Amino acid sequence: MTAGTTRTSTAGDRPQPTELLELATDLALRAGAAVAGMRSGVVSSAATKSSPTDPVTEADRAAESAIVAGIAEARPDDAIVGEEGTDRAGSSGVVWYVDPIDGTVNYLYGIPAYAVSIAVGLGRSMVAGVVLNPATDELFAASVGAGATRNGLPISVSDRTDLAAALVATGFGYQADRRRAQADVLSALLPTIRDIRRFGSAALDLCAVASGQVDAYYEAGLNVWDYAAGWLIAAEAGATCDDGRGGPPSERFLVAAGPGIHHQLGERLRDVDADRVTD
Ligand code: LIP
Repeated sequence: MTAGTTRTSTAGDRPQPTELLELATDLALRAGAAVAGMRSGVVSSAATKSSPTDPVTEADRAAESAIVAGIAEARPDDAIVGEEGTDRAGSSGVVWYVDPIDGTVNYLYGIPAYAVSIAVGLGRSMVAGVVLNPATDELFAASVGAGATRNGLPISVSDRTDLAAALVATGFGYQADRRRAQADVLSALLPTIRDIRRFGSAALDLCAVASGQVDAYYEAGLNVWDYAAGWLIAAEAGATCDDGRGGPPSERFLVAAGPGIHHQLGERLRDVDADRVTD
């Protein structure tokens, strides 16, 4: 689905979420096509960031630059935060959260589970979000109050009510100590659920909850750009999303699940201090 160019509101008037979604979708489609086309040329030159296993490629940087340029052209008064270093102030109250390639390790390995994730918030209150997997041409999207879609068709969370039968997605950080603590949480949880899935992209994990491909997702230590769009998409698809203790999802911890098992999973994760791994 390619959105056309649209008149976007200026800083003076409050933008319509659907307008913001249309711009985000257009930028995600353009960036997605670019990163998919660049892959063969960049994987050998990946650099690393927070640890030797935390990669960044020229495609990450080029995609973020292109998305930022597109936002700045259409909405010059908006703020922008991006994984590869963008931190642009704004005066409109609108903030864009950009992860040019979420699931960079998958991108490097040619595993078809990486995404361009773009979210738009009034501050930290998300109003529009898009997650595009260029490898599978899956475009997940939502604007506040309008539900969530995959390639234009409505999606909704699973109606699972028994945690013992739940398929749960999660992910792990890049630091060894945190991974050790996350493995301890996993070993306590795994015997009590159907199974775990580790796709390698928080944005796609949240979209998997939104479309019922998994029953729940949790992770500690994400960045806001990892989850901002997927969180809105999951919430608009009927998921309960919080920080595991009833607050808003955060970098510290995030739990997203259908309403039938969210409380059970949250309780189980609190029992094993799953949100303490970032302490
Ligand atoms: C990834 C997250 C994923 C997490 C990975 C990594 P990146 O983001 O989306 O959920 O488990 O460790 O942080 O680094 O590919 O943008």
